[in-house]
Amino acid sequence: MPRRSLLILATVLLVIAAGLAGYAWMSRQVAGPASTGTALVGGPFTLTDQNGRRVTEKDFHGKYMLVFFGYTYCPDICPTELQVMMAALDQMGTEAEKIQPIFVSVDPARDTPDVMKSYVENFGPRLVGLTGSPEEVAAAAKAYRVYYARSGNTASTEDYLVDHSSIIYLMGPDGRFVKHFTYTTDAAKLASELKEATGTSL
Ligand SMILES: [Cu+2]
Repeated sequence: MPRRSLLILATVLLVIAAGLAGYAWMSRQVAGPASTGTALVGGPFTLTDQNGRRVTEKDFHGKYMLVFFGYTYCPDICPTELQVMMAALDQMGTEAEKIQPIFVSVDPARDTPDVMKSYVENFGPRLVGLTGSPEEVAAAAKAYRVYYARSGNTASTEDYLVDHSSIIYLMGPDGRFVKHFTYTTDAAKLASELKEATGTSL
């Protein structure tokens, strides 16, 4: 095999290995300790919504929260995932009223409340967008075991990417973790699993 192909092969294998290691790490973080499995995800947060209102997790108590972390400049994963979330809720009809979809920014430098507002509107009137100071966002991400880091053109303050976990969390009306959904869940499956998890009959 030519040296160049070997190099490419080695790089590909390394990327796959890194991906698997990351996934294993995430799964462990999300699953938490063996059988209880739910206690470690979620918790208090203080953030600002797309209308500039300060909110905490208590503002959502009494409703299920469907939470996804990402950023508005995300080229692929976030728009796809938010579309899946909103399509699943649409499919649930009135049964979705007990679920509040929430998009939390991991890019507070660019995602101001105004930017969040025009972004979440693309996904219908129901989606709430939360952002905050870098510290507030870091605290929320830490509570939800969300990984994020700038990547690509990190020297630029305007034009960069943010790597981030792509897991959807369902939190109960008491604010406690119920279950999570992976990136590959499609809208129909998400809708049926949400119905099951929120106790509505199919
Ligand atoms: Cu994204």
